[in-house]
Amino acid sequence: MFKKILIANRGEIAVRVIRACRDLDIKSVAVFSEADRGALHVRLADEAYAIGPAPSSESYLVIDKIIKAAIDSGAEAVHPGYGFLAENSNFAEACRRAGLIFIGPTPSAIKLLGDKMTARTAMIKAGVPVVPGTEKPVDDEKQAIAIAKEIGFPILIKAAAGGGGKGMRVVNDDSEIKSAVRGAKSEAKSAFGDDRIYIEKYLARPRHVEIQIIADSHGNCVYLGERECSIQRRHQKVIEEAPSPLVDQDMRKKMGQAAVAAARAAGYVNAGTVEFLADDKKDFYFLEVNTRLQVEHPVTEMVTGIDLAVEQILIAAGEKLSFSQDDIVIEGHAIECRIYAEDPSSDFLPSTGLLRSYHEPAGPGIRVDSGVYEGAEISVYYDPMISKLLAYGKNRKQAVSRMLRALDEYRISGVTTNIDFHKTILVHPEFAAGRLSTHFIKEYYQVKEDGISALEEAAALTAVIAEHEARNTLSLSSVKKPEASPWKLSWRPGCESGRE
Ligand code: MV4
Repeated sequence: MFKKILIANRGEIAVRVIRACRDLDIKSVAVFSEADRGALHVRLADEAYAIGPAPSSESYLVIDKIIKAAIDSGAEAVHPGYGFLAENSNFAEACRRAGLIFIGPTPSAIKLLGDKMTARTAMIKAGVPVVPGTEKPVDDEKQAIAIAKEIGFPILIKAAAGGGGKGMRVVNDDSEIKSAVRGAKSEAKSAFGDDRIYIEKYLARPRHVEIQIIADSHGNCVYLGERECSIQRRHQKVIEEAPSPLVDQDMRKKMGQAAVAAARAAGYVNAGTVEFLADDKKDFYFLEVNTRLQVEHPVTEMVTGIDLAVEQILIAAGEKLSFSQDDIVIEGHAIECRIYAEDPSSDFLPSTGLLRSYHEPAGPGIRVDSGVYEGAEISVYYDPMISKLLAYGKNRKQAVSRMLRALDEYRISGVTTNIDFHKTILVHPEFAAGRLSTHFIKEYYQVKEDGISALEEAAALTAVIAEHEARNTLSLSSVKKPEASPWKLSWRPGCESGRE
């Protein structure tokens, strides 16, 4: 087993991997930019190396600096976390050349799956269901029109080098094709330096359901169930859960086997995620493979009891999986809310500053993965995610109610957060019924001129009516409530009078 691992990342995921190292009795090495000198991941690691100025382009994204820190520290392996260099095949290759083990798939698997077109072709060959569309790049609008004739409108133009929604264009009829092809090509060219595009049939109101897989270097590969990730805004996931309210045993097995076939087709080793779009008929279609540990991996950990970060390290060290498909049981329900420093009433503008006060919720079924502490700074340089709040319950209803309790308990001042935004989603009848789609937030969360969403307004009106009725009810108004200081009340869950 490794004695020392360098974590090429920051924030909550660096902390997450440091904890896995500690559980395995492996020394951890942090790297940090100037902005992160006092960060939690630096405090928790056994050693830490400075890698340059705050901008990630001059620190966390510089391959040579990270390789140098790894060699200087005597680490044998490198964990990339997510984001930054995690899906960069050049980084995986640079690790190999430096004699370091990259904790993830091989450079060639990262490359094959990073190109959405080669990935699609590999999946078709492996018998994995894909959305009807093209296998070859589409060069001009003439070709595009012919393809649209064949598969029918609406179509979706995607960038081969894309992913995460960049360079996509929906086309509803012939008249829109020309500008869409040109727009997609130039956007892809400037974003990725690669203007290849392809076409798929556009699915109208899909769900995003993804399968966690894990494969060792001895040919064993299993699926760990699905995550429902439909609640997203502009391709940023907001709430994830496991299992998906849509997926039953039969569908799970079919998707799981498709995901394992996808992994095998790519020669995949380590933890990975196979993304699908799914519809209400329970049909599903391959989208892409994420060749990293994902932000939302803890919901899978909670319902399977498997520590994915630990498994990643064991696999990279050459160990065999200690469980088989039949050992994996999905039990209970887990939900993750991504807590962001952002202002939902100002178009989700990031809210930077010091965490003047910071108190995390706890109690039965609650897990918080964060990379911050009271007094830490949410800076302009990095993603403004404060933490991932997770709730586990014996079923979805209990998980939701524990999540609401935890959101009520969370105390953050100094920055604006999306905590109340999460509450409005969780109490929405369609969410409660599990009727989700990737359009959920766009459809239900309409911020009005005054900065209050229709949902918040309904909640406020309900509260006013309830208060009005309570005041007119003898039993309530006649009972004198004990005096409480405003200070005490301000800290009480559900009593927001003292919040800033
Ligand atoms: C689609 C689609 C509908 N039809 N493909 C968005 C991110 C990229 N990875 C693929 N995406 C989509 N591909 C077809 N043929 C709708 C989306 C999509 C989406 C997918 C997953 C999660 C959120 C999404 C939000 C908007 C669009």
